[in-house]
Amino acid sequence: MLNQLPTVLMQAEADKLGAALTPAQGVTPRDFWLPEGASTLAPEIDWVFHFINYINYFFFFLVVGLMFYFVWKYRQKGREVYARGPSHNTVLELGWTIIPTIIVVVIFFMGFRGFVDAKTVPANSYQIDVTALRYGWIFKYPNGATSDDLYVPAGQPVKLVMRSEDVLHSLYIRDFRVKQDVVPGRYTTMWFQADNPTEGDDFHWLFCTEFCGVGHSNMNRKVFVLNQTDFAEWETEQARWLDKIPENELYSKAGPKLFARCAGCHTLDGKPGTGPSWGNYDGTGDIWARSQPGSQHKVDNGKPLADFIGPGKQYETPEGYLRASILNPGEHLVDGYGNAMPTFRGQISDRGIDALIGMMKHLDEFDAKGQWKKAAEAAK
Ligand code: HEC
Ligand SMILES: [Cu+2]
Repeated sequence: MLNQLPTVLMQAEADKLGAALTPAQGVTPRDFWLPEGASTLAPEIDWVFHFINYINYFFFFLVVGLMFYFVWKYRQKGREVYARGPSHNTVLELGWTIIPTIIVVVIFFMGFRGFVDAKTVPANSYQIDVTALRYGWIFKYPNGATSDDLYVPAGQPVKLVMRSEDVLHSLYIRDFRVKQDVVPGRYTTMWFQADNPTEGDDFHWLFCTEFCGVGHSNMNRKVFVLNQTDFAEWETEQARWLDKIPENELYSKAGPKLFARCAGCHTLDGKPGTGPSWGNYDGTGDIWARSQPGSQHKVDNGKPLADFIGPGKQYETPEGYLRASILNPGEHLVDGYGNAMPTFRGQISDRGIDALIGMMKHLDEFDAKGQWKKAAEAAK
């Protein structure tokens, strides 16, 4: 029960924010059953959903109503005994076969049309590459920009080409009425078009809907829809964000942003996670201290890191070891941990890796959440 609590709270928060979306944004209304729809696929999907739902209401009241009626009508009144009930009624039997068949076939065709629409990606789609990993998403845009939340242009079909670094995930944007599994070793695609830009702080929720491990609920992200001009501007800015940060501020400004991709598995305060904490947890110091030549930090079943780091060894410098740990995580496994870290090759640039290593060197300047403690002072 206790484990479920955060998810329940998250849903409550999601509902609150869902309610805060201005009605003008939705293309289908929010009701008892569905949140506001916000993609071009939503009207048809919602229509079929409600159509089936109303058929259910109809038959529910018909069946239950007749049941009560018959119970009353055929109750025992005296001592009469009925020898035989009716055995055959052609009209009735044809009726209850043909009418449901027609209804079911109609539902099939409506569903099939919706399915084909949802599976046929329009040719002029804007493509975003999606990588799912425990526990987060990396969205990569045609100009090389990457982001942790999803940004899409309004009024244009968007195609997501998705793959997984590790296990089965599933990408779900409920307001767009789209959901698709993300499967290791295979590409899956999905598309949608949102015509109304999100205003101000509004956004649509994006969830992982395939239970993928302890950090599954950390995969909730936001979807922002920007008008074409704002989107083009955002995309250009986003591609350059790392380059625009001056060298001496790289670790403090870019570090925490990039660490968001590691935080699902690595803590900074020595607490255990899916991966070893970057803080001191085995007496060999924090991640930077224990990567120095002479380190007694154990990898590959009991070997000290000292065997690998130092002049003439596999890694000349601590930076070399840390860089390899990020790009080629399976090379040496820290004792007590499995080969669970995805490679970040092609996902984080050299400058990004510099920023992360810089953060490791100054770990005492960051709080447990990865925020730079001196940010307030620096702003003065
Ligand atoms: C899915 C979980 C996961 C994510 C996400 C992850 N790691 Fe790891 N990481 C691990 C595991 C497990 C290990 C231990 C096994 C190994 O050495 O590969 C590890 C080991 C490391 C090590 C070596 C630690 C040591 O004590 O020597 C470094 C450095 C590292 N990760 C950096 C990163 C960075 C930087 C990121 C984010 C960009 C990141 N990791 C994201 C799971 C993860
Ligand atoms: Cu997941």
